[in-house]
Amino acid sequence: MRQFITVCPRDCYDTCSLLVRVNDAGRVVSVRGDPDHPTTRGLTCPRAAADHLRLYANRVVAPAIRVLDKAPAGAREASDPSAGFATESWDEALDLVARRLRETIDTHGPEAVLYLSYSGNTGLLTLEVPQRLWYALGATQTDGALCSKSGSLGLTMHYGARYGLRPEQLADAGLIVFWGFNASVSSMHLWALARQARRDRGTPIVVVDARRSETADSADLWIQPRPGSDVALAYGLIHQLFEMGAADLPFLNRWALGVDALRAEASRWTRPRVEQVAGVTQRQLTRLAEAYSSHSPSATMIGIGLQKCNGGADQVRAVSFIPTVLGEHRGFYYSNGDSCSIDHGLLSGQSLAEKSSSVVSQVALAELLNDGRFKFVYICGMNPAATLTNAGTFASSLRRRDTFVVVHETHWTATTALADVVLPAPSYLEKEDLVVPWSHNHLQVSPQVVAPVGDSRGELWAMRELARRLGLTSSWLYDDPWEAVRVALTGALEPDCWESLRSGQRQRLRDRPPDVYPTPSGKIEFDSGLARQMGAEPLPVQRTLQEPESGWFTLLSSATRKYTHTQFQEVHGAIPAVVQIHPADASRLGLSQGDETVLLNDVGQAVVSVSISEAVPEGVLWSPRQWSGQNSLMSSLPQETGGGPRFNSTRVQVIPRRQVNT
Ligand SMILES: Nc1nc2c(c(=O)[nH]1)N[C@H]1C(S)=C(S)[C@@H](COP(=O)(O)OP(=O)(O)OC[C@H]3O[C@@H](n4cnc5c(=O)[nH]c(N)nc54)[C@H](O)[C@@H]3O)O[C@H]1N2
Ligand SMILES: Nc1nc2c(c(=O)[nH]1)N[C@H]1C(S)=C(S)[C@@H](COP(=O)(O)OP(=O)(O)OC[C@H]3O[C@@H](n4cnc5c(=O)[nH]c(N)nc54)[C@H](O)[C@@H]3O)O[C@H]1N2
Ligand SMILES: [Mo]
Repeated sequence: MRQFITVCPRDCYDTCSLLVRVNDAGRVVSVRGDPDHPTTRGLTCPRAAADHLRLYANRVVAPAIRVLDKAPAGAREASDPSAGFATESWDEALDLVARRLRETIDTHGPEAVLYLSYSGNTGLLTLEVPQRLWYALGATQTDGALCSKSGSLGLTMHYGARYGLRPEQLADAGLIVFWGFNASVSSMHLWALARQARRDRGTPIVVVDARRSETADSADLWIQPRPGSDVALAYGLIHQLFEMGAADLPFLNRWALGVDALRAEASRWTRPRVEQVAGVTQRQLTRLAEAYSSHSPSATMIGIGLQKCNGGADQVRAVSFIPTVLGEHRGFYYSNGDSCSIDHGLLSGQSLAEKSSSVVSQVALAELLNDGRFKFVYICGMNPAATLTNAGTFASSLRRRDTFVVVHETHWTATTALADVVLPAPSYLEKEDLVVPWSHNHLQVSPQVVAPVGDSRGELWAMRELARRLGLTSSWLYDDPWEAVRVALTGALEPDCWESLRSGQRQRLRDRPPDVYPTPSGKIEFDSGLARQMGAEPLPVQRTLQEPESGWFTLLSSATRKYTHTQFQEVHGAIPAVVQIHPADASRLGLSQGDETVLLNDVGQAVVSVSISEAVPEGVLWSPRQWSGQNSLMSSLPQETGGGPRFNSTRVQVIPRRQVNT
């Protein structure tokens, strides 16, 4: 038995260090948290703990070329994503892919080629360096806005960069607030650090969530705004803090611009108005203001879930002002992806390419594909047929006969079912990589732990084989990838630690200081010059909320413990298609526990079963994300700021099944 230390590369707050045991036959037998990691401290989530099983379940083991037509939507064959393919050699498959790529470029130009990748494996050698081929060709890229981009841009408008506090600061916090952030599920390691602060120092934990989430359930104080009303709540709170004399005026005078404008806007949010718009009682608002004013410093942990709605960027902008008004430099956490300087343009090839590439909206992609402008689509590390907005239209556009679809995947998925060629990819346990964390700043190389399963081959290798077949000669397509990583990390690491990082030592990334604000003025800009330049409101704005309408509901969807998006269904079974509904709503609709109903809106429809629960307020549904068919309800209209999705503003009608049947 051998043991390896590696890093989970999934799109997650925690980026855990993992201990992997491999038996003498070369099979992984267990994956556990690494107790020596300063942030993740040996705790294992139910996903990593099942990675030794997922590694061998439902894998794509050889290149596969489609021989039967793609099954139409809803057909029985569509439920077996490996049906309709014949196994081929890599040479055969890559020759075909290269030929179709060349034909598309010659006939329609490189912009008719779409490269689509996302969050399956965020390692630099898996996600970024293989992009070089697509930048070299001038293929169309997406803006990657499906997850956190709207909130990131929102923070950049006021602070010049989005980075905030580090997880270790939770130990010294006087108050920890999880705002639109279901951390006990989506970030169990940050949650564990918060709980430890509560145990060690009595630090209160506040949760601001539109429903009684698992995290809200364990909070000392739970504040429940209506979905999408957090700008109102944040302004109301800021108004209270100014009124109570809790705002740090010397700090604001020294570090911020637009304080008067902020104060004037906040003063419009009186307690009765906040109650009317956000549904937060005056008593609850006072309790929240007292929690913030009497415990310092506060750590405001802003969830990615907070910004997936109409006006989502503004929700993040407004909430981030709270710790700032209290005199804290970057007293929020959202994502620390830009807390150190890494040359992503060099890694991906974007800054090396001679041709410029056009960039399209990821959220609006279904419609763009549907109009037939892309003739060749290459998908890697993403399962968009289940996770993208308007997934029904997306899937039908991949069925177009004039669109050739290649998917490089570890597993058979809803998206491979729509491919013309499927290429088998090794998972993170089968290749070397380097993963840059979202929250903490501990960096370590992940070694190859076992041989690739079946005939799977890495993204970088496939990229180069295609480049060679297309006759591309730029040397940066064939560079030593670790040398590219070394150069890209020059500003992010202490000068002499590269060698020890490469040899497996853990190193810390060099943080940018919290009191540096790369805005045009070099200060915190409440009244944002960048927002003005972009045609957005200089201060965040509360959007008008939809009036309650009989039979219509707001559908929230968020992360669950056992799955990373659509991953781990191979091990834990299918994500249940269920919605929570308030007992009063269920009784109005004549629904009982477990009843089947249809959710319907102008984007699509889906069948779900009902779970009656007081965890959701009246008029709101909650559903685990992303069971098969869920995203056929999700609008592909991007947010105005940052182009993010509006998942949590989805409106649906609930139609009892028997009404549909009759
Ligand atoms: N309804 C709803 N939909 C949502 C959201 C929501 O809140 N509600 N949230 C959105 C968010 S935040 C996100 S981040 C997206 C996530 O969207 P996706 O990135 O599509 O998420 P996954 O389902 O994890 O798909 C990743 C795929 O990569 C594959 N993979 C894993 N490792 C590797 C590897 O090493 N190489 C290759 N080639 N493939 C690999 C996995 O098998 C998996 O099929 O979903 C979005 N969709
Ligand atoms: N187990 C697990 N962990 C994960 C992932 C996973 O798939 N599984 N995915 C990872 C990824 S890619 C992401 S993006 C993160 C997402 O993790 P989070 O940032 O925690 O986001 P969500 O899971 O969407 O849930 C956020 C909470 O916001 C609440 N909410 C929704 N709208 C509003 C609103 O308008 N106001 C307020 N105050 N609350 C609101 C929801 O009820 C929900 O409880 O998790 C990461 N971690
Ligand atoms: Mo995400």
